[in-house]
Amino acid sequence: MTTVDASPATGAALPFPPGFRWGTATAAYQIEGAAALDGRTPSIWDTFSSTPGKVLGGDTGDTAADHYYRMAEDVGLMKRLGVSDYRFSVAWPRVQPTGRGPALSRGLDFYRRLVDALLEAGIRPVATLYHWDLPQELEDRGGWPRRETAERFAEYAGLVAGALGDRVGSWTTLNEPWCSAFLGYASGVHAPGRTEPEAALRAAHHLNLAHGLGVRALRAALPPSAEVSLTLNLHVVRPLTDSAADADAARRIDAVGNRIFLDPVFRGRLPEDLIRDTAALTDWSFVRDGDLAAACEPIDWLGLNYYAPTVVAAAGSQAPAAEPSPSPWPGAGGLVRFPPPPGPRTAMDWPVDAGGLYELLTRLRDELPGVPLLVTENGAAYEDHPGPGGEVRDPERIAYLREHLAAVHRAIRDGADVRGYFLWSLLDNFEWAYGYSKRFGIVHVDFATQLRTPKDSARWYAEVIARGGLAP
Ligand code: IFM
Repeated sequence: MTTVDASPATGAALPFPPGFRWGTATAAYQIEGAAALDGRTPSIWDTFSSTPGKVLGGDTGDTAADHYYRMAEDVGLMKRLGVSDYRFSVAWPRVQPTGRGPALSRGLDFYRRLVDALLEAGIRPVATLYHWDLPQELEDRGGWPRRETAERFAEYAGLVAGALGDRVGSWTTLNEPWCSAFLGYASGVHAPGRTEPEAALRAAHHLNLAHGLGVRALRAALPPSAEVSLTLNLHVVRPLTDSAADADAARRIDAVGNRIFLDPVFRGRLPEDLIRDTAALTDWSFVRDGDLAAACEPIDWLGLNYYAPTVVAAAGSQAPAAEPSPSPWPGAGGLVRFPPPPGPRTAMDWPVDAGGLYELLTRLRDELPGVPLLVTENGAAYEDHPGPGGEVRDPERIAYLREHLAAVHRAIRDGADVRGYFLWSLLDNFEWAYGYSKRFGIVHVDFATQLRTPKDSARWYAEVIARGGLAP
């Protein structure tokens, strides 16, 4: 068990282990802008966001937080925060505009400059290869439900690693494949906006395959010291009551929300109950011999993105339904309800429940012994407004972060091998279907002027990092 007792050396009441990685996280489409520059072609999110009615307010990522031009300023902000790590994503359509063929040097140049600036600032780059911006051309050929997309991803992974592998030692294949598969192809609230449950299951499988093939391509291109990982948004599923029916609802959501990725990636198999639950939709014959072994390439750590737990009940019970329609849960839609839990909520209407993060980390401690964990995203959106002097007071975010970091600390104390924490997000940004209406940043962005203003939470996080833990 890791010792994380009070530390007189740092003055932290809840000190984190030495070498703990303190970071911030962002994603390309959410901050970069410059959507049509230097050879970048449209991704599925460019197409989706420019389709009327898909994104709140008709917002797009065309300019976003203008990070493509303000990268040096943003690295400077992180240097002042004192972060040890920065998790960013590479835009596939910037590097390989058609999703096939050679890399575009002009596109790679931006990431070369970014990585150089990070290293110069003493910040370790953590590169994610896919954070939802599939080149539109690959979607036009079938997207993630098509096997070829997984093969194309591995080729792209190899190209980026070949270009940046001398400077980037920490790599993640995919961010939150559950969202790519089920929000993109089942509920359709994310790009490409398709509502085809069977295609969503195919997409999930091909994302697992893409991950495994991507790991192989990365290992082939990178020095042995490089770390390769995957980031999942696993669902902390809580049955509403202890009835057998609600327990079965939780099992279904755990299967199609969590084990659909965990089992192939860490055990080389598909959950049997998932196959049963989805039998009316597919016979899974798109899974070819060798696919599950390919998905199960060993990785160096698992990244976890946590925001809130998911409360579920059997559809027959009395709980109020809050399920989006069409359902993002193939095999569970209509059978499971999602009653809103009581208690405080963020601007996303997500419950604030740090206990869920502790549950998640200790579940994985038990289920995946020997696999180091990193919290690759955690944070909250609130209604932030600059005060008269320009200052942005965000006490609710600070409270949220403090509670969640305390939960991470507790999980480490109880034996979870958590190596780092990446706050989502460095900057206010394009929050997908919500456009710019939701602010997750610890740095406020005025999207009219692109002025950056660190919020109180940024100063608070800098103190936590400097202290190596939470204050008394
Ligand atoms: O903004 C997103 C991010 O892109 C992926 N994880 C969840 C965040 C908040 O919704």
